[in-house]
Amino acid sequence: MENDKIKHTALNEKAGIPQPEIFSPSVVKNIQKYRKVQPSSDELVKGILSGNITALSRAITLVESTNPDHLVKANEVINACLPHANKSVRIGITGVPGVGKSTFIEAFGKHLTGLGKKVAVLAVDPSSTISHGSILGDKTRMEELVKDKNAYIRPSASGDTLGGVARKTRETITLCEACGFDTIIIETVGVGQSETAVHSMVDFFLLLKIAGAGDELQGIKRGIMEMADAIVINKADGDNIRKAKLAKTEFNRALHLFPAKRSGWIPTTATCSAITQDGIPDVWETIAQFVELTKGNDYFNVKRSEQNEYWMLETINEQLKLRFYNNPEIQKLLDSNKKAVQNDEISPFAAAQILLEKYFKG
Ligand SMILES: Nc1nc2c(ncn2[C@@H]2O[C@H](COP(=O)(O)OP(=O)(O)OP(=O)(O)O)[C@@H](O)[C@H]2O)c(=O)[nH]1
Ligand SMILES: [Mg+2]
Repeated sequence: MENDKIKHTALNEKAGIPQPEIFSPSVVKNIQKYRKVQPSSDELVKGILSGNITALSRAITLVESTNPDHLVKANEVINACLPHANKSVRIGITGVPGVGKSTFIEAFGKHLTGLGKKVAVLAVDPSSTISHGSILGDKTRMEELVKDKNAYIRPSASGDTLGGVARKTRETITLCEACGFDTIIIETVGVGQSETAVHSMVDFFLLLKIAGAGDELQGIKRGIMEMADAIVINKADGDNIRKAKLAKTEFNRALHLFPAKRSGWIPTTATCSAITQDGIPDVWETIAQFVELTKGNDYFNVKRSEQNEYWMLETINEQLKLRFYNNPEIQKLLDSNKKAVQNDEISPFAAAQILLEKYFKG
């Protein structure tokens, strides 16, 4: 009787039609495979070595994590990937904001996948602590590359220190290479110290410039020019072509003032347009020549070994510093010693000695 009443009121619900499966069973199986609890390091390694992007992304997330358990797992994955990495060309690209890095990487990356290469684009952007980095927003500038199945774009890791961000990118390179990416592009904004960090993880360092920015001869960060294996003047299109060619000549002259490089490579200058794509294939030709030369004279391998050593020492430095300054005892003692140093009660060296001894001897 009660039930009968409900049947005829607005509260009544019909059973409705059965809901279709959203995914086909094979897709669901695949998703479950990678979404289930947490894949083991072995599963991740297997996935990475078979070219699975989901496994790659997950492993990179582990590398970027600050959770100590994740760190252990990340190290297992990286170590297992190491023997399968290395077969690549690593290219660093820097240039001031607005020079056209993202647009260039889109055009250059497409050119490379067109040649049958597998391209990973990574970034070192220490300003990305909050926003996850400009390269993510940049995906709009890399529309074609994002869609390309032979390209993988990963925004910059975030972190408190440039050293930390850079280390994570360095490890991500290993994972990408093990996953079959043979051309690694690392973008960094040409402000601050990040170029030096990127320079220490790439084979070829490309400085992107534009003509008429007023820094052809002055105001240029000489250190960065000295690191460059090529200077490419972008936006050489329309009315800008003549100016770009002029800038190229000036940069060429400036480059010749630097001492010869250990690589035996003489840095080149070129013009290109990321929009019309003029000059883009030549940039790759230049890099290919560099690789041929430096593999021939063994500089390529020597430099990579030196870079590995550099990253080991960098990581030790970074970790020692972090642990020292995060130690609660040291933090207390640091405060009182700072005051004592300011009041000339103790010499800075003696104060430092006290702190270091406290840390290492307890
Ligand atoms: N005419 C012309 N414009 C270009 C070229 N390359 C890039 N641009 C334009 O320059 C502006 C900046 O380009 P981006 O690729 O965002 O520059 P970016 O160096 O990545 O800049 P940040 O991400 O801010 O460091 C955009 O409006 C592009 O359309 C080019 O070759 N020719
Ligand atoms: Mg950009």
